[in-house]
Amino acid sequence: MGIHTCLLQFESQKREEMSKRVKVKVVKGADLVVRDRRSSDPYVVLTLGNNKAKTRVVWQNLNPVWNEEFVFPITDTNRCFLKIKVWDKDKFLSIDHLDPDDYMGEAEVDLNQLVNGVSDVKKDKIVLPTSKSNCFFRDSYVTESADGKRVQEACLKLRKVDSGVVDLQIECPA
Ligand SMILES: [Ca+2]
Repeated sequence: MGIHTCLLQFESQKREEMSKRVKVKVVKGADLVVRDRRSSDPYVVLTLGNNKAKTRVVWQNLNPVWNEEFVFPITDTNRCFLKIKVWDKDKFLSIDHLDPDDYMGEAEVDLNQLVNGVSDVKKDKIVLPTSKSNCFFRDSYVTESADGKRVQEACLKLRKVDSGVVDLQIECPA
């Protein structure tokens, strides 16, 4: 293989990586912590690589349904970690305007298997256990359809708070 071919291949590989993306659906939350008097006004901030996205606020609800979808480009297929943080929206700004919304927990999910493919080709469904980089509330599944599209269902347990889970559905096109 000449250098030129090699370079072309490298370029197309790079382009392919650049065009990779995942679609994240924030489905719902359950049993979230109280941050106002009796309830909270939760919204979710998602971070993947250098990209951020935010759901709408669901007012006064500890079991909010968002059903919102976001598309993230994958810039580094070796480091695909999706992080979420849940916040309680405050309607009124504090006097000094510096007090941020109240923290309601965070979680992380490793999208490596989803983005790079299911390692065991014989299986069309793999179970991912909870680990340091996977805050699963229960086992998560990656399923691959015949056309190569992969979908992961993940119920994330929020860290650093007493309670709360968030359901995500993450999709990686073929
Ligand atoms: Ca609030």
